[in-house]
Amino acid sequence: PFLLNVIQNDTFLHGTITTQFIDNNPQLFQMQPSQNRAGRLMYYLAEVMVNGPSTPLPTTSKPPYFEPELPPLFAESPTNAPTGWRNLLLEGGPEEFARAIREHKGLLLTDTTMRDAHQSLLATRVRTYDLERIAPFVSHHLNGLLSIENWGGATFDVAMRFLHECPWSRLRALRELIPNIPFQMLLRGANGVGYTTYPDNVVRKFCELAVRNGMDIFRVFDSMNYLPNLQLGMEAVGDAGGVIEGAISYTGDVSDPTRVTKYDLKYYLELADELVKIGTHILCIKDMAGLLKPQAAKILVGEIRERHPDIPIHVHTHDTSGAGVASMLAAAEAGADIVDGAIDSMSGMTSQPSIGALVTSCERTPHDTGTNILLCEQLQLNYWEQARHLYAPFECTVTMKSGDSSVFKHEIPGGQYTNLHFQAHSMGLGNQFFKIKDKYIEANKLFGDLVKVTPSSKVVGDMAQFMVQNDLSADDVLERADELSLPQSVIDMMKGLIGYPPGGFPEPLRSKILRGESPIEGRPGASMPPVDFDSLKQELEDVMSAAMYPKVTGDFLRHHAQYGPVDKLDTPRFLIGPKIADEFKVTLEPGKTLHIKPLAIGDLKPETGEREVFMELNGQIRTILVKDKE
Ligand code: 3PY
Ligand code: ZN
Repeated sequence: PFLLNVIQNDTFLHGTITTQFIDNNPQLFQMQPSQNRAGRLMYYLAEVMVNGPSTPLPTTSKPPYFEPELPPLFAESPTNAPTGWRNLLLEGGPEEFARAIREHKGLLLTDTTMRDAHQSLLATRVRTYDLERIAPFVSHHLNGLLSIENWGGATFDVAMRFLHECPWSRLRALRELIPNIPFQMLLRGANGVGYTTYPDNVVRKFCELAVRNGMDIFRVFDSMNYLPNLQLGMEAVGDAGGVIEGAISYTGDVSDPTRVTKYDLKYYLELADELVKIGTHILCIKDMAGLLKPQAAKILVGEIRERHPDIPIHVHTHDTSGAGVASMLAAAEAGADIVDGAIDSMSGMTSQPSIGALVTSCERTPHDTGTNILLCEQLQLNYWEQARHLYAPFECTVTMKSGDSSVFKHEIPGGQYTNLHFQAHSMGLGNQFFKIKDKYIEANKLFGDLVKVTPSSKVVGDMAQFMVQNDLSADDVLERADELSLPQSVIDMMKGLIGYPPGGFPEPLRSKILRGESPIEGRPGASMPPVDFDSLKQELEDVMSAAMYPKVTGDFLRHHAQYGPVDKLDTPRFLIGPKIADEFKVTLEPGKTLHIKPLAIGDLKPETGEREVFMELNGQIRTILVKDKE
């Protein structure tokens, strides 16, 4: 409640916190007594039963009421997982870790199932509940993985905004269950895990807290490959004690010598040199749209390998065109140490290529990954196949049926492709998705050809939708940029709020859009006043969340105060509520389990507009009054 008060305070929302902030605001300590957890959860369930889902379900598909079956644990000791790459990292530190990766024979793998795969296929909706269930299996049987990507990117925002759960608790819970495999997160450089630039000390404190809660490897990128932003993020990671994985966001096609572009081989090699110079432990090629064709992977990885023989190279791609496995194999051939894949049942299309396909393709070659991984990935395949059904309302395959090799033209990143595809359908533009793709290409050209990844990709997407909706050509925009009411994200980008692309923004478009306003010079975070956290140490995690997402964090904390730990509910009951007469359990913590059985929903009381919901809680009948919002 204390933090809830903080977040509702206008000074906090709109200004900088100072040490006098608390002294001047005694009302922050006026806390309301909160109901117990069971009571609040009952209220949540009753509310969903009467008024429908509390998190919007974008399609009419419903999750089935079942719990995905877990693969057996073959472990001798269910508490002691075998050692993995994290043991080596904790003993030797990031430099030793990087050395060991280079010395390792065979291809290493990062499993993205817990982050990018569901961000790309299921609108980032996979809940901690379902991640925690499979975590012991992963820890015991997938200890050969170099890392598990399970945090950052869009997961932070979505956890609070749609799942009503705390992203920090997710990280801690998984860390406890998987102590032996390094965790990896995606950090948007100076944009943290948000969509805009934050003050430097927010990014720094964020990394510190992430390391303290168990994060190991930070993939740091910038949506324009803007070096000052990248450097800020990388330094924040290094100072926090994390493994720095500086990323080159890849666009264009280095295998096409006829293509005249600023993103040629020379551009990438110089960027790689810079990232190595500023101290990256691992160098990542981040192919967020799946544009790195096999031949391009061979050229780019091969050249970097030659220039930087000691640096581990990690390659990330999306399988949008279907060429993902081929490209990762070509990358391995050319000297990449680690590639990203997802469990088969969560792979393909806009997600990562399938780990099963990668592993089997490497068998009996110098890149052999070790058979243990294949067997164990296959064992958990079934779990994820079933778990995916729980997220049926968010399933991208409701609208998206295949891959798309036109990605090499439109260059839309994996996660955004799914979003835009879905939005086109819900706007009734389903069979006109091609229009959005065409306008995306035009918008990108208008902006001078950007590296498109969050948040710059969002700006191009906003512009494309704006052009479709208003039936505008690129020429129309160029001509009328000073009078059109363009999306705010476009104006902010032109002001320099998320950094600068190579060569800057095109003129006269930029000046027309800015209409006399002067842009920010240099790295935007450098001119932002720091946030003072000192006075708020106790609840620092929530303050961090609030620093990046003030409204979302406020809503989340309010939801938590009212409805309790809804993250403890299984996914179908969380999404669509329980069925009448169907008893189920909720484990609040080990040893504390609630037995709940919904009995009936009463008639509408015309005087008050309320309904009584009758439920059994541990054998006792409870009546909950809920306002019917119909
Ligand atoms: C993110 O920023 O969330 C991404 O996945 C970018 O590729
Ligand atoms: Zn990705």
